[in-house]
Amino acid sequence: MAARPDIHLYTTQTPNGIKISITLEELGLPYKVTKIDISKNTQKEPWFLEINPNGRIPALTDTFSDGKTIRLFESGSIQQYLVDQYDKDYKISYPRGTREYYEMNNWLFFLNAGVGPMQGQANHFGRYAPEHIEYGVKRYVNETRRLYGVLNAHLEKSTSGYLVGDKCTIADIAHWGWVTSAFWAGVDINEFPALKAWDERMLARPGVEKGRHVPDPHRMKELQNDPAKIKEHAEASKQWVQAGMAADAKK
Ligand SMILES: N[C@@H](CCC(=O)N[C@@H](CS)C(=O)NCC(=O)O)C(=O)O
Repeated sequence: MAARPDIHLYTTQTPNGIKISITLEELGLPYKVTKIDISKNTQKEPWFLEINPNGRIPALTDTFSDGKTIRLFESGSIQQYLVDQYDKDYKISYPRGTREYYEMNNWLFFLNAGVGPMQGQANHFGRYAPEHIEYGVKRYVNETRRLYGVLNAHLEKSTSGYLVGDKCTIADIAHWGWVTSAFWAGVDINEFPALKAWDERMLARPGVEKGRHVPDPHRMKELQNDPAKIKEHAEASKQWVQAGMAADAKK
């Protein structure tokens, strides 16, 4: 029987990518990393589509308990797999069937169906669209702000400072990469003091600090104070986002 864990993470430096490296670091698991250059559409190559048919990062392979390779995609599904399989002491999760387990899932889905897609679209219309469409920008920035308000109100009532129960879980980890990049979407984190304090609390965790720099250094905090770099980064991203969309439309 093949040894496990035998984790191989396919990722790049984005809010969805670092969810997984942070989860792996928090669990103290060994893993190999392959950097996927999304600006060159590596995520659309046939070998990668064998792992994630949706052609997006992050993706992960492991040897499953039956000795065969398992392929995982969708960051929420990957996080759930990792804690189900390897978080036997419930360091960053709760036992299945407990109240906290279901509450953790509430926030995990809130991120994957709410904050991630809405903030992603705010980024798209605010930074990558070929033209300025005021309605699109407003719609997604306002919706992201609304969701941050929900998080902020929830955290104001939290006695641990984390989203669920007495510890940091995969639900907090899933949110962090997005919330810490709020400015990129046009949202001012200073409007949300409890969420801002949570962002700093998360950043102080060694697992977050290590995992956020996979596969390249995480530069969102520095970028925030550098208008020239913001422009350069947005321009470069706009090029590949537009090229990727044009290629997808032809399929
Ligand atoms: N719902 C997916 C979203 C994944 C996703 O959108 N990944 C982006 C980077 S954050 C990507 O691979 N983009 C490349 C592309 O759009 O071709 C998840 O949570 O894993």
